[in-house]
Amino acid sequence: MSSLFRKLTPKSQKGTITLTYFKFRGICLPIKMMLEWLEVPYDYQHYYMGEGPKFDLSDWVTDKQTLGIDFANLPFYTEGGMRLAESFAILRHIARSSRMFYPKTDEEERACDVAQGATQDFRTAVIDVAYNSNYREAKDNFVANLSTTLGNFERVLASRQWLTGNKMMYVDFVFADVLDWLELMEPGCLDVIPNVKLYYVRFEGQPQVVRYKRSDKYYKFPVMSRKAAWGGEPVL
Ligand SMILES: N[C@@H](CCC(=O)N[C@@H](CS)C(=O)NCC(=O)O)C(=O)O
Repeated sequence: MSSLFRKLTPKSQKGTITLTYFKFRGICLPIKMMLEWLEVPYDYQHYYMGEGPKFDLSDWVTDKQTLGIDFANLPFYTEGGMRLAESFAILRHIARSSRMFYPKTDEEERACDVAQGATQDFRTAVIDVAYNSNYREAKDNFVANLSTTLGNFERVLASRQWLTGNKMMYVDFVFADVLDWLELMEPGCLDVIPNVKLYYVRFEGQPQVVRYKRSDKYYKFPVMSRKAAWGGEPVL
């Protein structure tokens, strides 16, 4: 654990950090994974999404106006009096505070910026598939084109362990989790892109990842909200 986090979260102040989202993995799991990796104590809170066809979100919609968070969204993160929205901003804050998984040089920073943009595009594309009303066809097309869609990732991972080099960065937590969604959607689909597959296996094999995934805090499903065509079940 970094010295900053040690200072912020001694046992007596457990609960100083809260992470708020829903009761599904969504875009929040990489944040949980990083906190778990760093052994930073945090409280997890969630909003409730009602059943379809309404998918009522009124608790969140009401709170959103009054939380006093710039660009309020889910997930959001609090640390003492500090409140932060945006999943990448939260990850970057944790990475920066812990002095792990964060760029140290201009060159590393540029590499992270680029990898973050590419990862965001990829994450959005996979979410679009999961929410597509014609899910099966969308998923089959996506999987059929995977080696093209992930061509840039396959090329950079030919010569490095992680997205930006041989050091794991915050962006790896997101990319690896989206790969995990895909492996759940269509087991074995990463086999056509061996460098990406090796990367995924490498991430999943990290002792900190194994520890979290074996813990009772982790669940494989639901990956998406109950509104999704794929990954919304079982509803917790
Ligand atoms: N760019 C935002 C996207 C956040 C987002 O779309 N959150 C969804 C759940 S995955 C949500 O329901 N947000 C609540 C809202 O839009 O009010 C991030 O990366 O955090």
